[in-house]
Amino acid sequence: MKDTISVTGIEAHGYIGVYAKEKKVGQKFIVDFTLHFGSIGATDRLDDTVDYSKAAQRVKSYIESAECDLIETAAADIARMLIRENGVTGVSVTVHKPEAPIGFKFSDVSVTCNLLWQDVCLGLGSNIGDKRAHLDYAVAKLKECEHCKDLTVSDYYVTSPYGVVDQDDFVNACVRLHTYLTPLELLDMCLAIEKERGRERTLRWGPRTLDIDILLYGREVISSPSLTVPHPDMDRRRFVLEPLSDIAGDFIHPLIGKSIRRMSEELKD
Ligand code: X6L
Ligand code: MG
Ligand code: MG
Repeated sequence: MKDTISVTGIEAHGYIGVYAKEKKVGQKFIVDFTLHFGSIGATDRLDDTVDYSKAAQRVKSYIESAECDLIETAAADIARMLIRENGVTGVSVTVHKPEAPIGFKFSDVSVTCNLLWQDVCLGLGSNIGDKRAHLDYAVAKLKECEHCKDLTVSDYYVTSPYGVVDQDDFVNACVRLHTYLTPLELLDMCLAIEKERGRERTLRWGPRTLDIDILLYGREVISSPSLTVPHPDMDRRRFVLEPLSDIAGDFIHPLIGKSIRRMSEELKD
């Protein structure tokens, strides 16, 4: 069980709602939040922790000025604001709307947004045009993404094409970062960045200006129609395991149960 700091019952007058009257007159909102930490209490200095009074004030100000329709939006916005605080590994934010216009007597309605920084590895590849510039672009976009942090990049590797071998050499690299985006939100962002570099999907496994694959998403195993994580063929791809070893050698593959370093060494043999 991780350490937490919580503030509950933060009351504020706000204008969040779907109906005109709610936006005009406003009503009472109550917010609870819990911040998760690796550990608390290592020092007795306010600078080394999160000032919960400042955090609570930011929450109150958010409610007072929010112009959204849904308390879901409010909970997600507040969660995304608080997870960026010093040392926070995850957050839970509940927004209550006890006077919501439901039309009969009820106690409360609330929504809760939970976010966690996830340790994520991406594979980058390019074999059309200025290959290194395409990779540089992807790295820059990921670096400036407000939903990501702690980005590290491997060396760039020139690799022979694998799979369909009758195409130009690739430049490959891997990126490791923390994000609270869901796997599908992260996938959408990767596909959007690929598109910005003119990625065309014609031949499967054909040449591409920029390819960004989700290799690992924490210890999660995902198989949905649009996304498979861990990347299904990564254990046999030297152009993945070699750069990934640079930045995530100790990362354990959740299905194989071995470290990336060990998987990379075993593939060399
Ligand atoms: C049989 C049939 C065996 C297909 C393997 C392997 C297909 C890899 C696709 C395969 C098969 C892939 C890169 C690449 C590609 C890259 C290098 C793929 C997708 N992407 N080669 N080939 N770097 N070096 O980024 O990985 S196409
Ligand atoms: Mg790929
Ligand atoms: Mg891809």
